[in-house]
Amino acid sequence: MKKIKLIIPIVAALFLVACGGGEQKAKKADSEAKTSPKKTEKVEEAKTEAEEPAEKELVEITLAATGETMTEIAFEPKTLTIPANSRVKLTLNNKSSMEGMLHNFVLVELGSGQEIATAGISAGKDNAFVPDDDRVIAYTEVSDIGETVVVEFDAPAKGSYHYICTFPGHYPNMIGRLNVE
Ligand SMILES: [Cu+2]
Repeated sequence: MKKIKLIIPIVAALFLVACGGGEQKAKKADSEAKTSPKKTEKVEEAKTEAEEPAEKELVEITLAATGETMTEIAFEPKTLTIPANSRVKLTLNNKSSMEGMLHNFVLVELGSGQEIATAGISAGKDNAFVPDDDRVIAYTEVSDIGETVVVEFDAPAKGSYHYICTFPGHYPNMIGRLNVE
């Protein structure tokens, strides 16, 4: 009697495993079919990366945020150029001295500044005024007057990007262009 009791749960468990496994396999095959073109792309990308030197060139950039009034505020410089495939260490120096004049650096897809800045206000202080958006490439924390904040990121693909300050009201005065060449 004891044996029979034991066998039933085992059989049930085997049955569940068999069914569950089958279902999972089917799902996996389905998702593989859907993503297969992307997979091929990824493999090619990995190959190209392997051919490049492992150590990326580290490019150190210091960017200043200046101005004491909402019309004066600006980034200095307004254009940055970095080499492709580099690693960037960007230091943002908040040179404003007016209390409450906080700044950040948010690197975004070219032309998306207005939407990112607007969404940043909704994202709020707890999120450093940076929205959860695929067009955001890199960003610093918010810096208070006299403070510096640092961010490190891999240079995005060759092309042009915008960097903005998403502290409420600072866009569009605080905008610059980053070129990857
Ligand atoms: Cu700002």
